[in-house]
Amino acid sequence: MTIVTHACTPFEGQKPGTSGLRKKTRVFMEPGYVECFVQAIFNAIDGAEGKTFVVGGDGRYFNAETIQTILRMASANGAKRAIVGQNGLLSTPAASHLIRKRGAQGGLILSASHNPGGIDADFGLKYNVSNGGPAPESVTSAIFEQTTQIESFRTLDTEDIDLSDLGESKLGEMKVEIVDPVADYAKLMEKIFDFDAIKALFQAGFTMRFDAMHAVTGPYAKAILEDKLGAPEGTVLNGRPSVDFGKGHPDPNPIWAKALVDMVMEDEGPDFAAASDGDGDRNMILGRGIYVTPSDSLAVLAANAHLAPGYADGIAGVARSMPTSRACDRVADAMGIACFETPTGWKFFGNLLDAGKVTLCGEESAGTGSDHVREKDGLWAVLLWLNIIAVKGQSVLHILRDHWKEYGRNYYSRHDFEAVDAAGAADLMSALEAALPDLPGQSVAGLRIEEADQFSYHDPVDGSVSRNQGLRITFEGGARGVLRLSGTGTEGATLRVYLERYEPPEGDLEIETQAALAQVAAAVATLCDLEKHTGRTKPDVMT
Ligand code: VG1
Ligand code: CO
Repeated sequence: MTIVTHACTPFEGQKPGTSGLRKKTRVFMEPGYVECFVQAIFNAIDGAEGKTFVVGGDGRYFNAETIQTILRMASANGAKRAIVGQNGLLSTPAASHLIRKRGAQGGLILSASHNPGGIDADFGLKYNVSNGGPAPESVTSAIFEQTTQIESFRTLDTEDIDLSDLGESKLGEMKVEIVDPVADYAKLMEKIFDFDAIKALFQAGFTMRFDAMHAVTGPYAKAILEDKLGAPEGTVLNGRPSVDFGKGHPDPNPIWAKALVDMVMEDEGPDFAAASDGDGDRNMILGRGIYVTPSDSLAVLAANAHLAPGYADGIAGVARSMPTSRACDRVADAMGIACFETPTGWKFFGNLLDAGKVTLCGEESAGTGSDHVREKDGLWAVLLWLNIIAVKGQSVLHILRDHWKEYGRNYYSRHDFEAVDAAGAADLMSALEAALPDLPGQSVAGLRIEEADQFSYHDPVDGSVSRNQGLRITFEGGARGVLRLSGTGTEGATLRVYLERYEPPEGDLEIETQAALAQVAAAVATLCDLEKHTGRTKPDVMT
């Protein structure tokens, strides 16, 4: 087995976005593409020499092949040990936990999250640092810098190893340890939540469906919900991971998990339902007759986290991404704890969690998590809901209605305009940005504008500044429109328009969401000349 050095030339566009590098699978399959990016990662972190890495992914097409490439390269670059999920599987939160638990220097996670998988679909590769979280901007910029000047990569001249074989072996001088992807994660969940209370809930006849969407959470959900918590077999749907996610779109929202939503809307439907995405970091929460928006979920969890043993002493603070609704701000206010507003993407929560400033955080895009790992965590959110339901003895609908009666309701929806012309989307953003200073005081679609700005984040822990994180327009009465371009797409541009409107406790708390937001949507469409720049009048997806 010899170490070989191959000459290479830079690939264009190997720039990590909101969550790592995401491209069409065929782009990743170009000869040398993965190798150049992986070598750039090692170069950017001062080499792999003597280091331990966690490696795994969501099981999508090209996952196993990429893992073999990474292992050969890690060995050739002098890494000491690689900890790999059996069959190449590791959910993103489980990978985050393993990095922390085993004191690894980093992790390479293969996933394009909620994007479809397959040779004609999407693939992704993300580097996480030693706290278990996505590399911060300083590291992703260094990686990108390396990709533009790379001249060679190091690898081993050797056969693939068997990823199904649990235990330790050697690849060159590097130890390879294949681990059960579920075991450590399940133990962590058992420490945080009251499993006995949740078990009793199921024993009493409480019914649930968890849709794993043919993605990575299947084995986790089966082991935890069915085997440990005693939910009947059949609770977990689509529980076997497949390389193309059953040809579906593993995105847990009312569009892509419609069958599940339809199920809970029936009178005879399950008491509770949930779904997770391709790599297991997102969650959707449903109760009989109700869909819980991710922003509301974060607020409810913040208000009730103390009911779970892991948070019995209360929470230090909360953080949400800027476009996430301000429902959790009201909870934080009432509790007298801080609420931080960060740019979109989990990497911005890392410093706050490490510094102990926040315990819970979340994003409107179906991501919720806590300081137990440094990624968002789909199953964790589901278990926290279950724990709260078990303690309160109330339905999801009941809990949500009580929450609104106490704090008021932040009506919220995100409208996505997908695969729009990139130049048109860029023009829309720059034209609106240029107009921002003149907006306050003006009225559009009958709404008076109070504030308008481009969001910059000043990290209170390390002092770093991240600019151009989205345009915010605040209207009178607490309504808001936010616009930003997606950093995870693989085709054209995706414009995200985030809409919010506040209704106080004594107001009308039962309006249909899109109707409640129609006026704000109209105001935003006018302000940004939506149709002129994108040719669109209606979003492709509303969540
Ligand atoms: C989207 C979401 C963002 C999330 C990111 C990664 O990013 O809006 O909130 O953190 O996906 O999610 P963007 O740039 O397309 O809006 V996932 O589950 O990778 O891991
Ligand atoms: Co994901």
